[in-house]
Amino acid sequence: MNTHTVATTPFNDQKPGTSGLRKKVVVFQSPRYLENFVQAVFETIFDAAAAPSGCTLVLGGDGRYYNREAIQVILKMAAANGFGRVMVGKGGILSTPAASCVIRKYKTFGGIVLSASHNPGGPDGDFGIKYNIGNGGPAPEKVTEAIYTKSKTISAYRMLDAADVALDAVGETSLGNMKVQVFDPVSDYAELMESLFNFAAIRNLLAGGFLRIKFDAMHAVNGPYAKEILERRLGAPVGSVMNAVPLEDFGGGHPDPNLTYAHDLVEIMYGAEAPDFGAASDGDGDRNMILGQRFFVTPSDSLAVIAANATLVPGYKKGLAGIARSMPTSAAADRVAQALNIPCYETPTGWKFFGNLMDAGKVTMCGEESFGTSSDHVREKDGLWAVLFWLNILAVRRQSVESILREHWAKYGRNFYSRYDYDGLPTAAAQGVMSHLQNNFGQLTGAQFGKYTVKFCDDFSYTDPVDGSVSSGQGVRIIFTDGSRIVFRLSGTGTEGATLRVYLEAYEADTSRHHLDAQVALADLIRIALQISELKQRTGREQPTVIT
Ligand code: VG1
Ligand code: CO
Repeated sequence: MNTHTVATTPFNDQKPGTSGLRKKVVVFQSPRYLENFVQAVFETIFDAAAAPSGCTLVLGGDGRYYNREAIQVILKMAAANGFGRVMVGKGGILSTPAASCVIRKYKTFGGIVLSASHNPGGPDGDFGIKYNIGNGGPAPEKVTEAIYTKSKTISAYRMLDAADVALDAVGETSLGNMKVQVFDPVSDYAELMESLFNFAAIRNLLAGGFLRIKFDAMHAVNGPYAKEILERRLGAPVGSVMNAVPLEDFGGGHPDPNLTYAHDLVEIMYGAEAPDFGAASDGDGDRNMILGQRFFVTPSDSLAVIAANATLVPGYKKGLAGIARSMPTSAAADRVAQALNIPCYETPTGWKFFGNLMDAGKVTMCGEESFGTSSDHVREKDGLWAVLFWLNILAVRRQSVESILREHWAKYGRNFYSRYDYDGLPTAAAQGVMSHLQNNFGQLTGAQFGKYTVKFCDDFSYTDPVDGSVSSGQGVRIIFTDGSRIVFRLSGTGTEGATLRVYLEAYEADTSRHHLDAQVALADLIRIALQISELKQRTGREQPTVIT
């Protein structure tokens, strides 16, 4: 078999966002686009990261449209670039947390995950590619920057001239001098989950019919994982997992587990015959939504409850070293950390900022308001892990989800929370809102809006406590004297125009107000946010696209 070196020119638009490179499928399909980026990744791995030739790479994706084609390209390029072995999930399937698990378990040099996460798929949808390092986590900024720099100077890529590799049966084949190992994408992950949670107790609950559950895989990657773990290993009745077959276009849906897009599940959980517990995960299986009977758990609260109940779960019975949350995530977890007398770190948005803290043993658990929760068992967020954590808590406490939340709020106070997303804005208008805020927040300190007084405003900057690297411009924060907050930031995962996110949080200690709807409790803050940002005038939008 021959290796071809193909002359090419850079595209200059391959800057990774919050979580890898995401573009429309048609962009990835354009000649040389995928090849150029993959070559930039491989040269970074072998040059900048000094990978030994012959090392192993993990490869797989969420099964979306173009997954199989991209895997064939990457395999032939890996063979031509000096890898000794590539481990590929059967059928090209591998959830993001399972990729992290496998990289760690087999100590591979790194991995490539093909996914655009919660973004829609199909020929008109999105595609994405992300490189994970040897700790199993997303490459940190210094690596993604090195890849981006390479991508701008690339002049050739290397590819083996070979037939496509069969991906649908477990086994080992050769591609030139490289081995291709097709493995079962579920079993290592399922085994890891069994090592952390009390499967016997959860099995009693589910198989015994004491707790009725519904899990919505949203036609995305977690279907096979949830079927195996929830139905086969834990005995939930067949049909407890819905939309379980991964489809290339996610059934035309938006595989984002929130109250808007997980409507099939929401209808069931808010209906007359609602089960006791509901959950959903996203395209690549790293996000989760937790529901009780006619009851929604905000992701920020979910992190706090999980942390507060951690010692009920075998894998965490020794307690937590610390907690980390992204800056826009509510401070509910901070209150738990304070009560437990452990540190709580505040990082920029994106899972790549948690890796160093976990590697250094500073934190055990991490979470983001965007339906992401996980721990140091992997280096990614993990949707099914969060679901199993809740099931383990329910198996021990034998209470409803709602009563667990109400007790939690009574003990720690309630952090009312909501996020408003304005999608598909003209980039100039969205940037206009941000620069208006950046230019004016200096004058806001001390300003009074009804019962709220501004304590301080800034553009969030983070210094990594482990390696000292600085990430600035991570979102404008307006913090009030009572701890309430408004945060504005631009999304780094969209592929159409710009998405502006407005995050709102108000702390309420008074138990008699805990039953309020978040939108009611936050009404004043929402008005203030719109007023300060001039959002309506500058974007022409009366309403957000999605409220979570
Ligand atoms: C969003 C979320 C962020 C999350 C990221 C990746 O980023 O806000 O919290 O880490 O998606 O999630 P942004 O830049 O659009 O706000 V996923 O499930 O892609 O892996
Ligand atoms: Co995701």
